[in-house]
Amino acid sequence: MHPDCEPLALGQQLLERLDAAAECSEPGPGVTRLFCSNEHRQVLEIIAEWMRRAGLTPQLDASGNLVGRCDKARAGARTLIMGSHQDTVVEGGKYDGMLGVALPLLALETLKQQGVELEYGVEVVAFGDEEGTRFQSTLIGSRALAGRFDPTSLEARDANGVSLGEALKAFGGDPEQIASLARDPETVLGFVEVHIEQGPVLEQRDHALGIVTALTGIERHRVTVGGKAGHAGTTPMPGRRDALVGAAEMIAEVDRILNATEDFVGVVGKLEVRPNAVNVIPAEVTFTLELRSPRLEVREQGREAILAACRRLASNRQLALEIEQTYQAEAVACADGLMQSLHNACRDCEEPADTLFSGAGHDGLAMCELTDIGMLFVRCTDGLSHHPDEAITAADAGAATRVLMRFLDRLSADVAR
Ligand code: HGY
Ligand code: MN
Ligand code: MN
Repeated sequence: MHPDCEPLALGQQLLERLDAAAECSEPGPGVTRLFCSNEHRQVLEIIAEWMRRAGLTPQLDASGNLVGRCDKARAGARTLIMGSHQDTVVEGGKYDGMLGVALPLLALETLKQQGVELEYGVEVVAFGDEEGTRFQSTLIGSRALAGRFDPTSLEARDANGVSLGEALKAFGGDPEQIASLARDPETVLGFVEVHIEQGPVLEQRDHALGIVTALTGIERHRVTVGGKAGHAGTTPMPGRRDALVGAAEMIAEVDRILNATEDFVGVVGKLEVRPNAVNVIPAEVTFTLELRSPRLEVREQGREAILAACRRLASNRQLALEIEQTYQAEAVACADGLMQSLHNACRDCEEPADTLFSGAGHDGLAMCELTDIGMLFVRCTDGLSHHPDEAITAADAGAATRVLMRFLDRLSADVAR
């Protein structure tokens, strides 16, 4: 084992790299790094250096992904794709996404230092937009590689009215060329992503690692409630058409239905009020509704119950109601073969790792359209994520790096056979 690749040393090196990447953030608590932002551009410089140290050639693709390819991959060999997203939520943590970019690159760099030549090509991708924070889009980069990019996403606009297409062009992407990014499934061995668990299961098990069985299905809606503005002091209470009171009743009903339904979670995460003035009855409220379930029928029935309740509550107060679905990704299963290979690598490294379901979405929701997907979860402190205090330990980061190195080694032996 290379002296520097003692797991703890590896883990510490990885955490230092993630600290550096976390500096590429808007001011404020935690990390805020949005798609096609200055912070995105800054962090690509750092990732490109990691890629070069791993023996890969970095290149920004037309959809805003930074793709690092080894010579074999560039020469058309069958290729394992690894990676995760560079973007974050608002005031997020250092590890959601970026761990899955930095870790495989450190693993490849360490194998290279050990003189290990893999029998297949490798690509590591820093996907540009998985969270959808800036444009309410999501999975832009992974959908491009999977040949499932939806050009209408280019029309999505951010809070300043900038379209995704305009932002991508200004960033150095090329909307016209995105379709050509689709990978040929014949040349892809699979997609493997390392990611923090973002939940409490691995801590409860006291395991550093876990092997993902499936990713949850997700849908998002934009709900607009229309009322009538008026003077807060002179308009009688009876008969007001207060859009915010109506929205509040709807949101409370969303919470009641979600809590009353097994395998059904969701959130109203964003809410905007117009005209948003201290002494004016709210004329219009727009809020986001996100629903998730591993079971399609639960999500569909739950959605219908929620939308019916919103219509009923709107009618009670003579409010207008508009509901637009903005995103949907069906639950997907990880490939048995990749799960078994990850399990074997954990066993070889004497790392206990059982299986678990992912309540979070990941780029695998898109990459599964291209190839088999596998995910290795890393324990995170208090199961906390999408929060500035998101944390992992150097020991766990090192264990995950070592297991991925073993996985890559074993795959090489399988391919060479
Ligand atoms: O929302 C999610 O599950 C992921 O963090 N994008
Ligand atoms: Mn996330
Ligand atoms: Mn993530």
